[in-house]
Amino acid sequence: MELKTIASAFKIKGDVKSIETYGMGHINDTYLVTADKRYILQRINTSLFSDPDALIENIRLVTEHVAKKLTGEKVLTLVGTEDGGFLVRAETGVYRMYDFIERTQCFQTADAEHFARSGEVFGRFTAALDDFDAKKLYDVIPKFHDTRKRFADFVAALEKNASGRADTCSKEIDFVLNRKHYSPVFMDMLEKGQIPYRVTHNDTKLNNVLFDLDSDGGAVIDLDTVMKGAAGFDFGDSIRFGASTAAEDETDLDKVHFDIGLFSAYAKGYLAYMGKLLNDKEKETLAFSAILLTYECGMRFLADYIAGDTYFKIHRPSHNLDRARTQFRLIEEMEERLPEMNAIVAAACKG
Ligand code: ADP
Ligand code: GN1
Ligand code: MG
Repeated sequence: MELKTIASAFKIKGDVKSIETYGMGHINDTYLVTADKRYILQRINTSLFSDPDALIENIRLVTEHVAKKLTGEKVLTLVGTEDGGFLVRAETGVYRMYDFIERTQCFQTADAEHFARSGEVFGRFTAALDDFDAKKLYDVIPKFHDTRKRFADFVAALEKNASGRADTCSKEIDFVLNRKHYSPVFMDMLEKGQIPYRVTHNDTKLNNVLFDLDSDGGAVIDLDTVMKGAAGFDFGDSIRFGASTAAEDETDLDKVHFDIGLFSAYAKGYLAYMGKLLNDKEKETLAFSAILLTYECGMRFLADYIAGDTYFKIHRPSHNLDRARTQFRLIEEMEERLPEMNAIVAAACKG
């Protein structure tokens, strides 16, 4: 089936005029479809998301709930198929479609003002889901942010050394191994009931928010990994990506710094909505979540490099190693500044 035929199997307005590849995601194949309106068509990466029906059900439940709570805001909206579902299965893969959210901007890096706004957008999104039972959601990728499992997967990739590259990155490997004690922190708190399972997005990169050009708000997109999890998973992942002075794949590490001003901006935005909902333990460990999530993502990039680049999309042979290195640079700086980060969170919770 051609892409045009696939797009036409969804309930779109008018005939398809053009289809072009779109966006900067690492996971799905994204296309912009232009008919009488614009749409986003995505080929779901079914090697990661083995149960597209469960995935789309999670997205349907969450988008419908959020649309009811955040009235008047731009929200992600699925487009149904002509035969009453939300997926089109073709020989090239499984596809879904969203309305293109018009008059928005997507950033790969942000200044403090936009980063604070992304904190507000994710805070508002999570708060809107506070009355949604997280247990209703499928674990589409089980143990997605179980850093203990990510660490075990890292060690397995290292032992296998499928690419033969392990010898070339021993410094980075030691960086991960020396911080093994970080791995259980959040899962332990969840399992002991010290912090609650919430509906979490689990992939809160800055480029998963579309900033509304017509208001102070924005839309949360990329809901593939929406599942139950810890608030820190989302807070930490936002900081990992957005509180850096450089891109995730910057090769010049002199340009990569953890920016505490950006951290503070995001924390204030997020806590304006979530401060009253988080329990004391969640607040106390929120700043540390930035270290943990950066550590987890760095080890995933490094594991993928050692495994021979089978997971994340790459555009050059060293891409995953470059990404891992930026994460480790950020961790070193966050470790030094953790007391200040904790103080910022505590102050934002009060104010
Ligand atoms: P991936 O999982 O590969 O990251 P995303 O769902 O994040 O895929 O989509 C990739 C990019 O496509 C986004 O960063 C954004 O620029 C754009 N995009 C996705 N959904 C929409 C939408 N509904 N409206 C406008 N742009 C979108
Ligand atoms: C992937 O889909 P995308 O590009 O927003 C990944 C995240 C990583 C991120 C690193 C499903 O996110 O977990 O943090 O790359 N998504 C999945 O940039 O694995
Ligand atoms: Mg994305």
